[in-house]
Amino acid sequence: MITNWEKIRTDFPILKREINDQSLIYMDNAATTQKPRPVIDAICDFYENYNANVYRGVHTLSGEATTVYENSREKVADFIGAKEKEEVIFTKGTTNSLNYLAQMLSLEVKAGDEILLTYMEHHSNIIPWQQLAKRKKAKLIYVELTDEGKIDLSDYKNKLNKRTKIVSFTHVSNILGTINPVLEMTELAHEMNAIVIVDGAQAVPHFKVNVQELNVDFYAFSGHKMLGPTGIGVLYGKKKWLTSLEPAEFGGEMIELVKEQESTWANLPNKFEAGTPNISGAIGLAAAIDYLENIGMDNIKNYEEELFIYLYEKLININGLEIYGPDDLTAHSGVISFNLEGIHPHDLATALDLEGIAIRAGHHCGQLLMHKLNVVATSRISLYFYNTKEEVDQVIQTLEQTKEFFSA
Ligand code: 7TS
Repeated sequence: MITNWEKIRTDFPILKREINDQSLIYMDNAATTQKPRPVIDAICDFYENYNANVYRGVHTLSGEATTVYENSREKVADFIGAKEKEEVIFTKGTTNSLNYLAQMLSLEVKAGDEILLTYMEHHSNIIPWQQLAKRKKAKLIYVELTDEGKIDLSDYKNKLNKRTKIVSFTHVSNILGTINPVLEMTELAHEMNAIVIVDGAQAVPHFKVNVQELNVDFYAFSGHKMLGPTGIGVLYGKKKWLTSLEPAEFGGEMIELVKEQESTWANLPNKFEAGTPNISGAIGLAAAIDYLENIGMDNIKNYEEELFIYLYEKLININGLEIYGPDDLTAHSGVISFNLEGIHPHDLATALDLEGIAIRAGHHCGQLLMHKLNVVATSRISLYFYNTKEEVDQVIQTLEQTKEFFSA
């Protein structure tokens, strides 16, 4: 178990960078995280020493690549508590997982069925369902949020009914930082026989997630938000679903037998992985999981909680700063959105960038939520375990200076 947080920073080459002559302070981790040396090395090692296509050859290199690719799947399955490694489908990322799923579920959805989402979803957990609903003449329904920025559970219960076919919601909001009660929501949805899909993009990197304990039907996340490379992600699905659903992409390695007019599908998980997969991506993701597990997910969670409380208590003391999201910090991740009175979020983010500080400004792919909050954009700080209290102090000081500059 590693607890020397300062030393951990030396594993991330990019953290030595200077931006505008200042040491980089990277607090845009909800967009993507930085990569530690072991992840970078694992990817190089694949290309330097055993690069080959998987499943296709009897030659040694292909055998080695296949073994490591499949070991990566097993590592992911263990990491999220899947029952079997066949329940882990490698995708390009959360967006791709959700789009693929919406295609796979096409045959399950009939006219008049209802698909239940919430107002805190990322666009990638809205548009695929919107398109599916259009195709199938199904109805999209949104669950309201409380004033505090949590899912309104009484509205959720009211909107769940026997016509609800699919319920899809985020585990953690990428804007409000709200951690949603997945198990409770899943149990309620299952009482109506709805299929439960959870977007775990902002959860898996930050605390232990166990898909079996949560009892969700599907769970999607991205490698690049958890130290892994871009272009790799996961769609977890319960075996009963993955066995019965049809694939939505077709081609090499996903077939069993090809005839002129029809074909049969390979076993899981290959059935859902047409074409050459992102082999180096899966290997990089496995290295990221090793890295996270070496620190310990509980350690990461505790450290981030402490750092977040430190940040939050300083932010609430800045006059004219409005925070969006729960003030119940037990239901809060290390993501926080805010606006400083009289300063456009883009101006604020630009001012911080001049001091080497990377935060995000904009609608964060959550236009429906922006509308609900009655704003066009917010500034957003999102932490990870390589951030420090000293960095938080620096950010707070720069926010104060920026506020003074704009009010002068
Ligand atoms: N779902 C959530 C909750 C997200 O935060 C994101 C990305 C996605 C899905 C899509 O993930 P992707 O890896 O497929 O792009 N969120 C953000 C963000 O907050 N800022 O940049 C990307």
